[in-house]
Amino acid sequence: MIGKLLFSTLALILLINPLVNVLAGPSTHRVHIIITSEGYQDETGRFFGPDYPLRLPAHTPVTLVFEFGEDWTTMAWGNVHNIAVHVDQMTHETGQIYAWRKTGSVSFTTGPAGSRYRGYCILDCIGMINLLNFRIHVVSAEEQL
Ligand SMILES: [Cu+2]
Repeated sequence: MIGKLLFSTLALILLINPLVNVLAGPSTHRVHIIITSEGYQDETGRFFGPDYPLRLPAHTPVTLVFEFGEDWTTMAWGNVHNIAVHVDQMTHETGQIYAWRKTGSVSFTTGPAGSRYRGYCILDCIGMINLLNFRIHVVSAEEQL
């Protein structure tokens, strides 16, 4: 009796679990970006730029986590950044990112492949010019590979 109950409970969980995952939708695509007065860098230290935009998968919930990366031995260590990401008609802000609040993030769902978004610091900081054009390109699943 107990065995049968245990078995049917297990079977029910196995049956419901994929359904719950489907209902929860696609999982969030997280990207970690380092910001300094020199620009935006990926986790390997490579700078994003015209030849190296951030590529995001189409129709996917994404969270971009921006991390304060200023070297404390430089003037720029005193920087306060606030990154805005313009997505379609919406602007998402990270809030202030500085030495005592190291990270801030924005979350949104990407549009179709071919969409172009832009990130920029909205505060007057050292290195402003390097932080005005963070390019984001939305690509199809095949292009993402
Ligand atoms: Cu800034």
